[in-house]
Amino acid sequence: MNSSESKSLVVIGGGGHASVLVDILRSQQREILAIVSPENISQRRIFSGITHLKNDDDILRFSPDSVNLVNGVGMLPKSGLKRKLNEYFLSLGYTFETVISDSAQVSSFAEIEQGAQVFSGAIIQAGVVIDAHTIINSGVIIEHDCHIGEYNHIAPKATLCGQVTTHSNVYVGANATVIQNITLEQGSIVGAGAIVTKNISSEQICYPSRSVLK
Ligand code: JB2
Repeated sequence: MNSSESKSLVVIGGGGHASVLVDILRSQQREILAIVSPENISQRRIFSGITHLKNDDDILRFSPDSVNLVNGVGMLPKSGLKRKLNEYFLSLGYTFETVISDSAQVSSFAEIEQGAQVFSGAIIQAGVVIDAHTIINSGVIIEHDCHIGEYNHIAPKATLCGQVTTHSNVYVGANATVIQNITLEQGSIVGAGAIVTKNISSEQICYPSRSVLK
Protein backbone atom coordinates (compact mmCIF):
# COMPACT_ATOMS: atom_id res chain seq x y z
CA MET A 1 0.00 0.00 0.00
CA ASN A 2 1.47 3.40 -0.95
CA SER A 3 0.93 6.61 1.02
CA SER A 4 -1.85 7.79 -1.31
CA GLU A 5 -3.81 4.56 -0.80
CA SER A 6 -3.67 4.90 2.95
CA LYS A 7 -5.30 8.33 2.99
CA SER A 8 -8.94 8.84 3.85
CA LEU A 9 -11.09 10.27 1.09
CA VAL A 10 -13.64 13.04 0.54
CA VAL A 11 -15.93 12.68 -2.49
CA ILE A 12 -17.16 15.79 -4.35
CA GLY A 13 -20.64 15.35 -5.87
CA GLY A 14 -23.41 12.98 -4.90
CA GLY A 15 -25.05 11.89 -8.14
CA GLY A 16 -24.76 8.88 -10.43
CA HIS A 17 -21.06 9.20 -11.19
CA ALA A 18 -20.20 9.56 -7.52
CA SER A 19 -22.27 6.48 -6.70
CA VAL A 20 -20.13 4.33 -9.03
CA LEU A 21 -16.94 5.71 -7.50
CA VAL A 22 -18.15 5.13 -3.95
CA ASP A 23 -19.11 1.57 -4.87
CA ILE A 24 -15.55 0.90 -6.13
CA LEU A 25 -13.95 2.58 -3.11
CA ARG A 26 -16.15 0.73 -0.62
CA SER A 27 -15.28 -2.60 -2.25
CA GLN A 28 -11.61 -1.66 -1.77
CA GLN A 29 -12.25 -0.91 1.94
CA ARG A 30 -11.31 2.74 1.54
CA GLU A 31 -12.42 5.14 4.25
CA ILE A 32 -14.76 7.86 2.93
CA LEU A 33 -15.03 10.70 5.44
CA ALA A 34 -17.66 12.73 3.60
CA ILE A 35 -19.63 13.32 0.41
CA VAL A 36 -19.92 16.98 -0.54
CA SER A 37 -22.99 17.88 -2.56
CA PRO A 38 -25.40 20.81 -2.46
CA GLU A 39 -28.28 18.40 -3.06
CA ASN A 40 -29.87 15.71 -0.94
CA ILE A 41 -28.03 12.38 -1.34
CA SER A 42 -30.19 10.19 0.90
CA GLN A 43 -32.03 8.56 -2.03
CA ARG A 44 -28.92 6.55 -2.92
CA ARG A 45 -28.38 3.59 -0.55
CA ILE A 46 -24.71 3.36 -1.58
CA PHE A 47 -24.09 6.61 0.36
CA SER A 48 -25.68 5.44 3.60
CA GLY A 49 -23.54 5.92 6.67
CA ILE A 50 -21.29 8.52 5.01
CA THR A 51 -21.35 12.09 6.33
CA HIS A 52 -23.05 14.53 3.95
CA LEU A 53 -21.59 18.05 3.67
CA LYS A 54 -23.36 20.66 1.57
CA ASN A 55 -20.74 23.27 0.75
CA ASP A 56 -17.48 22.85 -1.11
CA ASP A 57 -15.72 25.03 1.42
CA ASP A 58 -16.62 22.44 4.08
CA ILE A 59 -13.74 20.47 2.52
CA LEU A 60 -11.32 23.01 3.96
CA ARG A 61 -11.88 21.54 7.43
CA PHE A 62 -9.82 18.54 6.22
CA SER A 63 -6.15 19.30 5.67
CA PRO A 64 -4.59 18.35 2.31
CA ASP A 65 -2.10 16.25 4.29
CA SER A 66 -4.80 14.10 5.82
CA VAL A 67 -7.20 13.46 2.93
CA ASN A 68 -7.28 12.98 -0.81
CA LEU A 69 -10.24 14.16 -2.86
CA VAL A 70 -12.27 12.15 -5.36
CA ASN A 71 -14.12 14.17 -7.96
CA GLY A 72 -17.50 12.46 -8.30
CA VAL A 73 -18.93 15.05 -10.66
CA GLY A 74 -19.26 13.43 -14.08
CA MET A 75 -18.34 15.10 -17.27
CA LEU A 76 -20.69 15.52 -20.18
CA PRO A 77 -19.59 17.45 -23.31
CA LYS A 78 -18.79 21.11 -22.68
CA SER A 79 -19.26 20.77 -18.92
CA GLY A 80 -16.42 22.63 -17.24
CA LEU A 81 -17.52 21.99 -13.66
CA LYS A 82 -15.22 19.05 -12.97
CA ARG A 83 -12.12 20.94 -14.12
CA LYS A 84 -13.17 24.10 -12.24
CA LEU A 85 -13.57 22.18 -8.98
CA ASN A 86 -10.27 20.33 -9.48
CA GLU A 87 -8.31 23.47 -10.26
CA TYR A 88 -9.69 25.24 -7.18
CA PHE A 89 -8.76 22.43 -4.81
CA LEU A 90 -5.43 21.68 -6.53
CA SER A 91 -4.52 25.35 -6.00
CA LEU A 92 -5.14 24.83 -2.28
CA GLY A 93 -2.73 21.89 -2.18
CA TYR A 94 -5.17 18.97 -2.34
CA THR A 95 -4.50 15.82 -4.36
CA PHE A 96 -7.12 13.95 -6.39
CA GLU A 97 -7.13 10.21 -5.86
CA THR A 98 -6.67 7.89 -8.83
CA VAL A 99 -9.53 5.36 -8.72
CA ILE A 100 -9.24 2.04 -10.59
CA SER A 101 -11.87 -0.68 -10.29
CA ASP A 102 -10.52 -4.10 -9.33
CA SER A 103 -12.29 -5.55 -12.36
CA ALA A 104 -10.52 -3.25 -14.83
CA GLN A 105 -7.65 -4.89 -16.73
CA VAL A 106 -4.79 -2.43 -16.80
CA SER A 107 -1.49 -3.49 -18.40
CA SER A 108 1.52 -3.07 -16.17
CA PHE A 109 3.01 -1.29 -19.18
CA ALA A 110 0.28 1.39 -19.15
CA GLU A 111 0.47 4.67 -17.21
CA ILE A 112 -2.54 6.10 -15.38
CA GLU A 113 -1.97 9.66 -14.20
CA GLN A 114 -3.16 11.19 -10.92
CA GLY A 115 -6.89 11.74 -10.55
CA ALA A 116 -7.91 9.49 -13.45
CA GLN A 117 -10.87 7.13 -12.90
CA VAL A 118 -11.09 3.68 -14.51
CA PHE A 119 -14.37 1.82 -14.10
CA SER A 120 -15.42 -1.83 -14.09
CA GLY A 121 -14.51 -4.00 -17.03
CA ALA A 122 -12.33 -1.43 -18.79
CA ILE A 123 -9.34 -2.84 -20.69
CA ILE A 124 -6.22 -0.70 -20.98
CA GLN A 125 -3.45 -2.26 -23.02
CA ALA A 126 0.34 -1.97 -23.10
CA GLY A 127 1.87 1.37 -23.98
CA VAL A 128 -1.25 3.38 -23.14
CA VAL A 129 -1.05 6.67 -21.24
CA ILE A 130 -4.17 8.06 -19.54
CA ASP A 131 -3.58 11.67 -18.52
CA ALA A 132 -4.78 13.24 -15.28
CA HIS A 133 -8.46 13.62 -14.30
CA THR A 134 -9.81 11.56 -17.19
CA ILE A 135 -12.78 9.18 -16.87
CA ILE A 136 -12.49 5.76 -18.50
CA ASN A 137 -16.02 4.46 -18.03
CA SER A 138 -17.34 0.90 -17.70
CA GLY A 139 -16.35 -1.58 -20.37
CA VAL A 140 -14.19 0.81 -22.40
CA ILE A 141 -11.36 -0.68 -24.51
CA ILE A 142 -8.23 1.42 -24.94
CA GLU A 143 -5.92 -0.49 -27.26
CA HIS A 144 -2.13 -0.44 -27.36
CA ASP A 145 -0.17 2.82 -27.45
CA CYS A 146 -3.14 5.20 -27.20
CA HIS A 147 -2.49 8.50 -25.44
CA ILE A 148 -5.65 9.87 -23.79
CA GLY A 149 -5.46 13.52 -22.78
CA GLU A 150 -6.49 15.16 -19.53
CA TYR A 151 -10.13 15.79 -18.59
CA ASN A 152 -11.46 13.37 -21.21
CA HIS A 153 -14.55 11.27 -20.69
CA ILE A 154 -14.54 7.99 -22.59
CA ALA A 155 -18.12 6.78 -22.05
CA PRO A 156 -19.22 3.16 -21.48
CA LYS A 157 -18.19 0.52 -24.02
CA ALA A 158 -16.38 2.91 -26.35
CA THR A 159 -13.47 1.30 -28.22
CA LEU A 160 -10.30 3.16 -29.15
CA CYS A 161 -8.12 1.06 -31.45
CA GLY A 162 -4.33 1.26 -31.33
CA GLN A 163 -2.32 4.49 -31.31
CA VAL A 164 -5.29 6.84 -31.00
CA THR A 165 -4.36 10.23 -29.53
CA THR A 166 -6.83 12.51 -27.80
CA HIS A 167 -6.07 16.02 -26.61
CA SER A 168 -7.66 17.63 -23.52
CA ASN A 169 -11.44 17.89 -22.87
CA VAL A 170 -12.41 15.25 -25.42
CA TYR A 171 -15.69 13.34 -25.02
CA VAL A 172 -16.18 9.95 -26.68
CA GLY A 173 -19.78 8.75 -26.40
CA ALA A 174 -20.99 5.32 -25.37
CA ASN A 175 -20.27 2.46 -27.77
CA ALA A 176 -18.39 4.68 -30.24
CA THR A 177 -15.47 3.18 -32.16
CA VAL A 178 -12.36 5.13 -33.11
CA ILE A 179 -10.11 3.29 -35.55
CA GLN A 180 -6.33 3.13 -35.22
CA ASN A 181 -3.97 6.12 -35.56
CA ILE A 182 -6.73 8.76 -35.27
CA THR A 183 -6.27 12.08 -33.44
CA LEU A 184 -9.17 13.75 -31.62
CA GLU A 185 -8.19 17.35 -31.00
CA GLN A 186 -9.01 19.48 -27.97
CA GLY A 187 -12.68 19.72 -27.05
CA SER A 188 -13.88 17.43 -29.83
CA ILE A 189 -16.95 15.27 -29.29
CA VAL A 190 -17.74 11.83 -30.66
CA GLY A 191 -21.45 10.98 -30.48
CA ALA A 192 -22.63 7.71 -28.98
CA GLY A 193 -22.31 4.86 -31.44
CA ALA A 194 -20.28 6.83 -33.99
CA ILE A 195 -17.53 5.18 -36.03
CA VAL A 196 -14.61 7.55 -36.44
CA THR A 197 -12.28 6.96 -39.38
CA LYS A 198 -10.82 10.47 -39.78
CA ASN A 199 -9.13 12.91 -37.43
CA ILE A 200 -11.48 15.35 -35.67
CA SER A 201 -10.43 18.99 -35.33
CA SER A 202 -10.64 21.05 -32.19
CA GLU A 203 -14.19 21.60 -30.85
CA GLN A 204 -15.77 19.65 -33.75
CA ILE A 205 -18.48 17.04 -33.35
CA CYS A 206 -18.65 13.65 -35.04
CA TYR A 207 -22.34 12.77 -35.23
CA PRO A 208 -23.15 9.07 -35.18
CA SER A 209 -25.56 9.33 -38.10
CA ARG A 210 -22.80 10.60 -40.37
CA SER A 211 -20.25 8.22 -38.88
CA VAL A 212 -17.33 10.35 -40.08
CA LEU A 213 -16.76 14.05 -40.14
CA LYS A 214 -16.60 15.51 -43.71
O1 JB2 B 1 -20.36 22.80 -7.45
C1 JB2 B 1 -20.66 21.68 -7.05
C2 JB2 B 1 -21.64 20.86 -7.66
N1 JB2 B 1 -22.48 21.04 -8.73
C3 JB2 B 1 -23.20 19.89 -8.84
N2 JB2 B 1 -20.03 21.15 -5.96
C4 JB2 B 1 -20.32 19.91 -5.48
N3 JB2 B 1 -19.66 19.48 -4.40
N4 JB2 B 1 -21.24 19.14 -6.05
C5 JB2 B 1 -21.88 19.60 -7.12
N5 JB2 B 1 -22.85 19.05 -7.86
C6 JB2 B 1 -23.36 17.71 -7.59
O2 JB2 B 1 -22.89 16.83 -8.61
C7 JB2 B 1 -24.86 17.62 -7.64
O3 JB2 B 1 -25.40 18.03 -6.43
C8 JB2 B 1 -25.06 16.12 -7.88
O4 JB2 B 1 -24.95 15.40 -6.67
C9 JB2 B 1 -23.85 15.76 -8.74
C10 JB2 B 1 -24.22 15.60 -10.20
O5 JB2 B 1 -24.98 14.42 -10.29
P1 JB2 B 1 -25.71 13.93 -11.61
O6 JB2 B 1 -26.30 12.60 -11.27
O7 JB2 B 1 -26.57 15.01 -12.12
O8 JB2 B 1 -24.59 13.77 -12.67
P2 JB2 B 1 -23.21 13.05 -12.54
O9 JB2 B 1 -22.20 14.11 -12.73
O10 JB2 B 1 -23.11 12.22 -11.32
O11 JB2 B 1 -23.20 12.04 -13.77
C11 JB2 B 1 -23.21 12.47 -15.10
O12 JB2 B 1 -21.99 12.12 -15.71
C12 JB2 B 1 -21.72 10.72 -15.66
C13 JB2 B 1 -20.35 10.48 -16.26
C14 JB2 B 1 -24.41 11.76 -15.70
O13 JB2 B 1 -24.69 12.23 -16.94
C15 JB2 B 1 -24.17 10.26 -15.77
O14 JB2 B 1 -25.19 9.64 -16.54
C16 JB2 B 1 -22.81 9.95 -16.41
N6 JB2 B 1 -22.58 8.53 -16.35
